[in-house]
Amino acid sequence: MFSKVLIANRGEIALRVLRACKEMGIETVAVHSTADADAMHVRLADESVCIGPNPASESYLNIPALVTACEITGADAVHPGYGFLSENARFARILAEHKIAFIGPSAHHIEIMGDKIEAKRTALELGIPCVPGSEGEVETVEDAKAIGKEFGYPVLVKAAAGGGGRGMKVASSEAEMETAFKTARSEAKAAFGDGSVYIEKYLVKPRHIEVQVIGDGQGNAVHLGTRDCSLQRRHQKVWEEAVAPTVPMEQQQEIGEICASAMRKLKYSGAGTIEFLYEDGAFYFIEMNTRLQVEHPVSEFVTDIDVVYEQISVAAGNKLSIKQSDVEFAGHAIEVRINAEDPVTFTPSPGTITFYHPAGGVGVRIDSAVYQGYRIPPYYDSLIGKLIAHGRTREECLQRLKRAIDEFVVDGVKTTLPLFQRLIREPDVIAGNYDIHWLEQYLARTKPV
Ligand code: MV4
Repeated sequence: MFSKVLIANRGEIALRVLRACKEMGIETVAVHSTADADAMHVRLADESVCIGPNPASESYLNIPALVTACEITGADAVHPGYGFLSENARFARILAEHKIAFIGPSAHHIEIMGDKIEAKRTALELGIPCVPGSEGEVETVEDAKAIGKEFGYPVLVKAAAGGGGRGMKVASSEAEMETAFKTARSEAKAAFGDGSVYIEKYLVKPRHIEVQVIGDGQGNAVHLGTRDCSLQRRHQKVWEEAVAPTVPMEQQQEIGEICASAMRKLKYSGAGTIEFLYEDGAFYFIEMNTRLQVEHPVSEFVTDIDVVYEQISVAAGNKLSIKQSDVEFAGHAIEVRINAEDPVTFTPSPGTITFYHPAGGVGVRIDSAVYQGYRIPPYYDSLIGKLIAHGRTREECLQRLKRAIDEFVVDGVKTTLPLFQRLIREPDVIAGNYDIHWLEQYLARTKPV
């Protein structure tokens, strides 16, 4: 096992990783920017190193500073959290060259999944169902139109280097194809330095359902079931559930086993998320994330498996501590993201938390790194914390979530809590009756004048 882990992140996820390390008897090194000198992860870690000034590009993304911090402190592994360098294959390679373990998948697997065309080709080979569309890159407008004819409009032109919603253009008919194709290509080239695009049938009202997997790189892998993350605004998830509320139990098992089996064949190591669109009762692969995700706690709640523990353990060369038959699903969990944002306009609201009273009680988990008097800096994401509720049934989970939302107090900054006070009372949300467009349509429909 590792003796000292450097946590290359901040906020609630740095604390989440730190807690796992403490339970495993591993020493911790926090790194921080100037702005984060009094952050909770810095206070709770065994050691800390300031790695640069406020902008993430000069601190949390500063590879030479991170490698130096490892060498100064003698850390033998790095946990990247999510965001920042968590899906950076070059960082994983540089650490390997310095004999420092990267707590995540191999650089090779990060690279494959980072190229959405390569990811889809791999998924198909591994027997994962994909959205119908082009076989690989589409290079000319003529080929794009042929694909449109073959699969029928509407279609979506996607950037190979995209993901998370960047670099996509819908074509509703052949007349729109030339513009969609050329715009997608040039935007992809400008944004990512890679203009490669591919084309898929556009699914009009899907849900976003993903499968949590963990592998040990030795041919063992398990799935921890599904999560529905359809409630999102501008590709920022705001509410996530495990397991996906509308998928029949046999189909949950089936898609989970397809994913786990694929990860065994790949000899995938670490935590990963296989993302699908779910429409008319069928799953269609879109992308794979090769990192720990913000919403991992809902899967932990329903399986009672510590995803971060397993990540650290397999990175140290151990086999997974669980086999698929050990994974039992119990109850339902929902996470809401409490952001320091205006609950109507979603404008960031940095500043000092003057009063803080987190919720508690049975079936409630709070993952947060803030405290009363903490000043939320304006340089990073606006996540204050995650409120996660669990219940034996979805109804019990919703009841606990509702009373926890009502208990939670954050003063001094605007937060998204008032949004959740509205959402938890919405019939469609209570019924689990929503798709990826529901929240944006709801916000447009209910906008105060
Ligand atoms: C799609 C799609 C419809 N049809 N692909 C957006 C982010 C990226 N991960 C993939 N995305 C989509 N791909 C096909 N063939 C609709 C979306 C999409 C979306 C997906 C998941 C969650 C929120 C979304 C919001 C808008 C569009």
